[in-house]
Amino acid sequence: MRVKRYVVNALPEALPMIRSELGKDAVILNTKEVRIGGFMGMFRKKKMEVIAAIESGAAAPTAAAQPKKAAAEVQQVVRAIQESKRQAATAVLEPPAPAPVTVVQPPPPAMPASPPLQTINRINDDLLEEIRFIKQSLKQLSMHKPDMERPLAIQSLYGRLVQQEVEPELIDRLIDAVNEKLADQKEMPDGAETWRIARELLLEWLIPYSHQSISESARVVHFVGPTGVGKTTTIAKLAAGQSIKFGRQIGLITSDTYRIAAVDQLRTYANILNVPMEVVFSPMDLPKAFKQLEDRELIYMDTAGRNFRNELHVSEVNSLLQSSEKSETVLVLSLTGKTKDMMAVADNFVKYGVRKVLFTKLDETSVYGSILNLALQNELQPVFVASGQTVPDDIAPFNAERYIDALLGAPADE
Ligand SMILES: Nc1nc2c(ncn2[C@@H]2O[C@H](COP(=O)(O)OP(=O)(O)O)[C@@H](O)[C@H]2O)c(=O)[nH]1
Ligand SMILES: [Mg+2]
Repeated sequence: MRVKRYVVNALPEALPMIRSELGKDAVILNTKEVRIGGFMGMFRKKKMEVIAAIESGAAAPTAAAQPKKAAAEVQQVVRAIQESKRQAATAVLEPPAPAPVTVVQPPPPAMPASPPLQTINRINDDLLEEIRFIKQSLKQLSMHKPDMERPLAIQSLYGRLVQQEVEPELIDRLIDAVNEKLADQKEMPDGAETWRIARELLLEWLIPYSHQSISESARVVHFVGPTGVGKTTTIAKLAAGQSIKFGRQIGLITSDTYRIAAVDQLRTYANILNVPMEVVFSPMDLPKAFKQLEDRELIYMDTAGRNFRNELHVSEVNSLLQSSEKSETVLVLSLTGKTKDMMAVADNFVKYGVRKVLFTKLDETSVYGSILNLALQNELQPVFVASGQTVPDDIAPFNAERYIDALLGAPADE
């Protein structure tokens, strides 16, 4: 047996190659979507891998005789088309109205009334051969690859994940895993079953990243992240929750002195909640601030948003966060951001040991892939999800089940 692999954009593109290289008795053993090229896992192109084979010593001409009935039918159709073409050509040669005598008629196109019989036969043969090959390939595909019988639910799942901006690598991993599970089943699974399996798999994958919270033992919690993602608002929500609901003694520190309004914004919340607030202009001010807040059980520290794709800014913030206190840093990211930007920012913070992430503005998007991407690709644990501007209500602990339900949406109808 001779086996050959073709990488093409789509299956029809492979058929003529297979036919010319392996002959008309070639069979397609498998088709698979693959990704090739790219740079560091990005910009990879989606292609189709087609594995075709030919039995050694297969006699090329015998197979052509097989679909005789179909061939006869096709031949009939071809003849009918040619007959109608011939009639059309005759009509051109015989215009309905006589042309004015003064106008010199151009000679009619040099079209023979009927093409030579040899040419017709050759076209017919080629056409028949093509149709035979396509029919055979389709039949083999459905025999050799049972997946082809249930591509709809998988295709819909794939589409949903792409629309949710899940990273291509994760989509491939999930689709492969779902296909593997589906292969064990006797009955043809529908959309609901496919979705159920995908949900189960994703929840399993998320186990190390779910049920996480801000460390109970941390006395100081730093909130870092790009400008405008909602750090200050989030701190107000959490501080309100902790002091009102749990009666904890909260203190606030802000190092966001780049914008005057930023200090005022946190001060306003501090006044409403009746909690003390300190402003620090440099790491040197920190010991004094901590001294002022020494009676506080829990201190939330607000930082300025910077271009955190720039590592220098990350290390700058990091130096501010060095303290002898038991502390934890939470990266705040808005779900309205681009997943690639978020991952770049996250990468820089992960380098400095940041493990927790808090997502805001859930209410402003219906695309949720970033949470999965940041958990599975950047190994960040989501702790809270904020979903509005209302302090203190619009925030809740991350819930993996609810999240996966939102990500997958309703199962596709078959
Ligand atoms: N829709 C929505 N807006 C939010 C959310 N969190 C914060 N915001 C708004 O985003 C804007 C920037 O918030 P701010 O806390 O100042 O961001 P910071 O620069 O990271 O401190 C403000 O208008 C907030 O009200 C959220 O979860 N949903
Ligand atoms: Mg702020």
